[in-house]
Amino acid sequence: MRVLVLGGDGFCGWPTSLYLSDRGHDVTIIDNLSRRKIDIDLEVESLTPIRPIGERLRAWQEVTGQEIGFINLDLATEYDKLVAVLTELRPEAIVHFAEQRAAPYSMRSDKTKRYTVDNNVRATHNLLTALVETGLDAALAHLGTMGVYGYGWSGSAPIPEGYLTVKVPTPDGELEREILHPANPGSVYHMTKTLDQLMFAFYAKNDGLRITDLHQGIVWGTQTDQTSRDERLINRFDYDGDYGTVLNRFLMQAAIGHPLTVHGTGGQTRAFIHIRDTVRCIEIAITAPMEDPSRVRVLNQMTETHRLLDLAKMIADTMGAEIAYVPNPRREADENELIVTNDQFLALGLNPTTLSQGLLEEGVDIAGRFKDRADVTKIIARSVWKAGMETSDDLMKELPKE
Ligand code: NAD
Ligand code: USQ
Repeated sequence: MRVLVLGGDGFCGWPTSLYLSDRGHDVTIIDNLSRRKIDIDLEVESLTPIRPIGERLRAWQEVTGQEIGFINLDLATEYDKLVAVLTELRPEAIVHFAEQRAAPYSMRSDKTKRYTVDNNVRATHNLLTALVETGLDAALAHLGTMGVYGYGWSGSAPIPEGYLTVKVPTPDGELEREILHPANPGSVYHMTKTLDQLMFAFYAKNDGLRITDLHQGIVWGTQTDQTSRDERLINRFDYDGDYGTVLNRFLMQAAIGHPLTVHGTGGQTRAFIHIRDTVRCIEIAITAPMEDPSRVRVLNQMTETHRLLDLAKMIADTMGAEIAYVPNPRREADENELIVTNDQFLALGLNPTTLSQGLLEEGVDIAGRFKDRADVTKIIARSVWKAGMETSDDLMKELPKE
């Protein structure tokens, strides 16, 4: 298939682009490299030394003989260029990763709240209108998030895949209706994904666009079979308080001897997926036929759930790390249950990679290899959900000497 990967320079997009290319698809990446610019603003870098996009692509061609195209384009502001690209390349599938994806970054300031909404909502809406305008019948897979459902809203009821059947009382009796699961975002970033959902529902109903919204859990891991083929293909590893996600942060912290930063009690339960499964899920999502294009297909893209404290204890026990209970900079429930349905991916052939000692060690190993690149003053999460909330002081002043 001719596939456009929007946001293909990012943590999920890069390994997905390589995986799809390796599987014989004809891949073109669109990215405005904004994620790299945010690192410069935040004065932090991926723990792994990621190469410039041009070098990444040359390395892939050298190693495999496969060419991946690249177009530097801002989806949120360069609409005409997007229409021109779609008209010229006529992709059969589009994977949309291109949004500002960190909840803490989205809550940092009024500027980052506005940037996150402007960037994400406009990028998604521009893409949808460009598809209608060009009349392209491409399969669109968008990366949404488990966080659109919120945590704990439905108690111990399993979270369904996107839709909920409800009873509507009317003077003539009860009507049964299937609605999008109520949105309950926990950050401005998560809110943009709930807005995306509504736009998808409208454009599927009105224009019959073929859309799959992937409600993905927290992605962990770094390398895939493709990114590990050459050092120049290495994937990014975010560990800082804004972009680092919890499990990768714990692995990095264990590798450098930093206490594991559990926010609050650690009673929060979240959904997880390994990066190797992310890339497989994407191929499944763009190739599996859709039964009814007038309705967005929603797939829960996660393989397991874990309570954060259990993860921290497991890593502390096996890697000899300490646990630090730090003030939670977020407004979120201290404890929640989370049972998630992922039947559709299982039925479509996903064989889940679940958390194992080996994979945890792999994460600690890769972090350990590049630990000299870490800036320990960037580890504590300092973006607070409301002014005045407490955050922790740095727990480490400098990297321990060998
Ligand atoms: P990332 O920030 O590493 O990658 C996103 C890429 O999109 C970056 O390369 C960035 O430069 C690009 N981009 C952003 N705005 C753009 C625009 N307006 N025009 C063109 N390019 C733009 O993020 P990621 O971790 O790879 O996440 C990818 C997607 O998956 C996001 O939409 C995110 O919400 C979703 N997701 C990620 C996770 C996770 O744990 N990383 C979990 C669930 C869902
Ligand atoms: N947390 C800690 N310690 C840390 C970092 C985080 O206890 O050092 C806690 C947070 O308070 C939160 C949980 O871990 O309770 C998850 O935080 P996270 O930063 O790992 O994940 P989140 O902010 O939810 O966002 C990440 C991605 C986002 C994606 C989302 C999927 O950045 O793009 O949408 O995971 S999900 O969480 O399923 O909605």
